[in-house]
Amino acid sequence: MTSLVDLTRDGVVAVITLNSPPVNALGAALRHGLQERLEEAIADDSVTVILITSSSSLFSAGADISEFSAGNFAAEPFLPVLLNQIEASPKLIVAAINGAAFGGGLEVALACHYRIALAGAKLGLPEVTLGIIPGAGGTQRLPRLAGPKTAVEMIASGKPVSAKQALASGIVDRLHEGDEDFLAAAVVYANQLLVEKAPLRTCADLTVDRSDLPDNYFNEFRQSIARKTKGYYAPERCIQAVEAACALPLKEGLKKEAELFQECMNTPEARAQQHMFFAERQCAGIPDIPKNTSLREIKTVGIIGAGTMGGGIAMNFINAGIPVRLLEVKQDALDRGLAAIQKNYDISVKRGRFTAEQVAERMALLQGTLSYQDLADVDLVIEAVFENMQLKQQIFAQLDEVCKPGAILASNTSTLDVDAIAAVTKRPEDVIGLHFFSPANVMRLLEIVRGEKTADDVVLTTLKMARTINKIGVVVGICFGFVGNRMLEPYMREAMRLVLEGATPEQVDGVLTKFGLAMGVLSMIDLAGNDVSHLVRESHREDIAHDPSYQLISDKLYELGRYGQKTGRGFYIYDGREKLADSEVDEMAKQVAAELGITRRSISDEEIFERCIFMLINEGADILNEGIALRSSDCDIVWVNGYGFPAFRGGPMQYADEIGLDKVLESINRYRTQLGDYGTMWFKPSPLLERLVAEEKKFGDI
Ligand code: 3H9
Repeated sequence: MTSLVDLTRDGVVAVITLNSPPVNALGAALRHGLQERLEEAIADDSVTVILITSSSSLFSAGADISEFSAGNFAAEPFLPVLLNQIEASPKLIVAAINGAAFGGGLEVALACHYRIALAGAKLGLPEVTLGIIPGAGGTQRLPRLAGPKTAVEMIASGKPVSAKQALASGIVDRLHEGDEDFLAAAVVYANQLLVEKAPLRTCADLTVDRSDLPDNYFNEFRQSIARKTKGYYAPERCIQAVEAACALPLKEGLKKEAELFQECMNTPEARAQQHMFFAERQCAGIPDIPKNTSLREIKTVGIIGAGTMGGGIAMNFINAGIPVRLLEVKQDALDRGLAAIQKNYDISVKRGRFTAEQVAERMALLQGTLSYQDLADVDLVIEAVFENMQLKQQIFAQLDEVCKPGAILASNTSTLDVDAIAAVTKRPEDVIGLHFFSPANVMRLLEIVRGEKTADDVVLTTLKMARTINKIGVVVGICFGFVGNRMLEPYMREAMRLVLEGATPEQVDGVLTKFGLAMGVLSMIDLAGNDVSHLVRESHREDIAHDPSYQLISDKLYELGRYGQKTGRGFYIYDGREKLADSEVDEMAKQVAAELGITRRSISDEEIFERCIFMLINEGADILNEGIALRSSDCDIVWVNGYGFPAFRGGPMQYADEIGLDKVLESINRYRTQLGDYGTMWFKPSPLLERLVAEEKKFGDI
């Protein structure tokens, strides 16, 4: 019978095999099993060398992350203690790394005396992406084996290295490349070490080689990552831990590591980043659709519209090796679209992301066409024309005529009713929304809009397809703007209204970027194009007919042809890449405010923050209440991956949970009174928010 950890024999070699699918996460039970087998092997006189390996295609994904929030990650045997035990073993221990060794998994291997790795294995310490530092010796043992530069780069970035790179930098001692069975090769290697009388080589006996380390190396490294890691707590602690490895003996260095690990673990950033880890995995499951539903095949894709969006979408598929037929109505538009894709790739070649051959391979998968007949045999069609219901309906009626039975018909709409689009076809079960975010070849988010009649297998097939093209798919329901753009509406509304009430665009955007957003919302409108948002505004004027005040300033900018970055002026003036304040926008705001009878005043940063962010959260609560989003963590995934909400805050809903829902509710109610008619009209607390506060619960509890 296989247990979590097996102990078998091959001559004098004891083979300890981790056997805890799916990823050999080192939870308490696995740690316990490993300790027991280890003690058995050490106690057995007929064993002279011990191998640690795994039965699956990966070695280990490290500590069990779910134990962090549960608070039992230090349950005995605590991983760092167990690894010290491995290191101190009187018998030789060899790690046979047969696949990914991440975090605590790599730390197990580092504590062994020698390491052999399969050529395809990846080795890394991704703890920083979870808001913590490696806490089982990784920060102290890795610099001793690989040198401080490689170590700090790996630890502070969290990026894995290949087994080949690991061999070159001294992390592993032997690489296995041939066809021969890896375990058999590892046993041969273990026996060879015995024959050679290889010593029990431990990191405790090694010091960090600082010979080629410039004096100011760590400070320069700090500066080099400062912009990217702004707002994150753990990266600086990663650096401090490696600095400690350079200065202290192993035992003391491990003590320092433990302090820094604990310090990180107690931060909101760690909670937020760990929340994101699970949120990303959770959104792949749809509660009412059985996991074993058989899926449709997507071997070829048709895309309608060769504009920026259609072109970006096409690149995702050809990057994944899936042929695309790109349809336009006019030859010149098609030529422009194909040329834009080629230009995008040329930039990637210049930046070293792709080779010219790789680009040629991709372009060979792309076929332009002017004929709908060329879409007759594709498995999936994605319509990516501009936001106009009539146009989209015409296209879907045509697709219904030409596409083969079973083809998935998708609309890349950002706000429109997918059911109304599906209704013009005779196969609404095959219709779905696939809302890509711009630039579509870069942004990881994909909203998968499930219509009333969309078939279950269509939902799951598109979720899987999202992974294939390296996106995070989030299934959402139908409403204006779905999850992302619907939450954007009140957030944008407050930003624009605050400009009327007396704030400047720089002040509003400054508050938001200080909080960690990649970009302020007004700068975002300028980037996306005020002509694009105008179309969206036009499509739902009736929803806000009772108070169009906040849209007036955008409407004015639109009338003046100030579409944002593309025309050099919007909420700001653009001089090349530089963004400058525009006094004309202030004047415009004053004029609109006077027309509406709004008394302008000086507005505090706190008010800007609360009105924008808390109304965003409130809308998220409404969306959850209506079942448009399946989980609060889905709203977080959408906002972190589609709208630049900082991952170190864990998304708006996690942030609300962190600061307390009562604070959010109190603040909304305060503005409701304070802002007069405007407050009464817009500051309506979500019933879900009120209920959760009354029950002393969090979004994460539902
Ligand atoms: C650490 O080690 C701290 C130590 O330094 C110190 C300790 C004192 N724990 O990603 P997948 C689950 S921190 C718990 O879809 P893939 C995952 O949620 C750790 N669960 O598979 C999912 O569950 P479900 C540092 C984990 O093949 C299932 O396994 N390590 C863990 O696409 C499959 O996962 C890391 O940060 C875990 N460690 O990718 C590595 N890992 O099916 C984290 C996975 O219920 N893991 N799960 O949704 C990964 O990067 C990827 O899982 C991996 C496989 C690349 C390994």
